[in-house]
Amino acid sequence: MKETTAIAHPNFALVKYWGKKDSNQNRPAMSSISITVDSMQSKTKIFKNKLSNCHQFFINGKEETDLSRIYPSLFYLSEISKSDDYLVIQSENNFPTSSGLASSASGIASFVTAYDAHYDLNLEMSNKIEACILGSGSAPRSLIGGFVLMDHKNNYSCTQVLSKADWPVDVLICLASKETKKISSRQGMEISKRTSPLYQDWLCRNDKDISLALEAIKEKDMSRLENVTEENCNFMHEVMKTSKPPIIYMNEVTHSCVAEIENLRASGHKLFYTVDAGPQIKIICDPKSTNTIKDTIAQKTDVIDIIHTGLGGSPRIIDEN
Ligand code: 2P0
Repeated sequence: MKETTAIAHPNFALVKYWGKKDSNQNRPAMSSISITVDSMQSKTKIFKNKLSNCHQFFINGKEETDLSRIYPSLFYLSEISKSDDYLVIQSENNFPTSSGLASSASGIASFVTAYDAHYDLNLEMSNKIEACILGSGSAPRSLIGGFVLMDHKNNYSCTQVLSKADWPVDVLICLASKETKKISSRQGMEISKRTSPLYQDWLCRNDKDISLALEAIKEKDMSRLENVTEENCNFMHEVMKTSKPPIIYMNEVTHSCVAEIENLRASGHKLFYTVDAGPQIKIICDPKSTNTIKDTIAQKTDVIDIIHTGLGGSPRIIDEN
């Protein structure tokens, strides 16, 4: 029986997406810039379901009863493949799921990549982007490695700004909690759009933050990228906090990591942070400082674990036999 397996990596935004143009098609209301990382991965295998007349979706071996996240992508792809197969979709993450580590982005990107190969579709990038967005607004960025721009004014085109080889920064993911989040990004974005008094300002600053980040990345200027990334992150968390009810993803461990990052910077190390819809803090740094940063954060804060990775590449098909 034919089985196809693909691997994709999570991505973390430096200029973030928080809010949709419309909820129906899950389209982000703004552009974003991200880094795709390396050693963390989602691996998704698909094959025809011979045992039952329904799609079955497993995450880390557990069957999901709610197919609402994967179904829009699956429906879109099956319109192109003209296949009426029922599928078994088995997805595994080698990192905590639903805790602000972008598992939905890498999960959907690996599924779309596996489907494309399974049915020999040779999809255009624009079709892969569309299939990804329907599942997760940040997933198209995981279709490309390195530093990636997703442009909402150009049909969500995704382009690589720099590759890992161009600027091989290190990434440290500090786990502040392994709990799954109580408010999903999807719910949180809708609440913020409806209720935060800062939401319009958030939309308005997107163009400026995108152009500042693009310049800083192209010039490999760590301190300018630090300014725009941290400001953009902190503004997004203000939008979340000023929503009704307030949405708070950072915890005490996140704040103690930020304090240590500031101390490390004051003593000359090149690093900056970003935090998404969860308490985990992601540090981007000059590889010369990685060991010192890792040791300091491990000793001086209550982080549960630190994952050391670098920039990663685009999704790929693997042969498991
Ligand atoms: C981002 N996040 O740009 C932002 C920053 C979280 C905070 O994209 O509703 O899982 O499926 O489009 O893609 C997380 O959102 O949400 C996200 P949906 P998704 O990375």
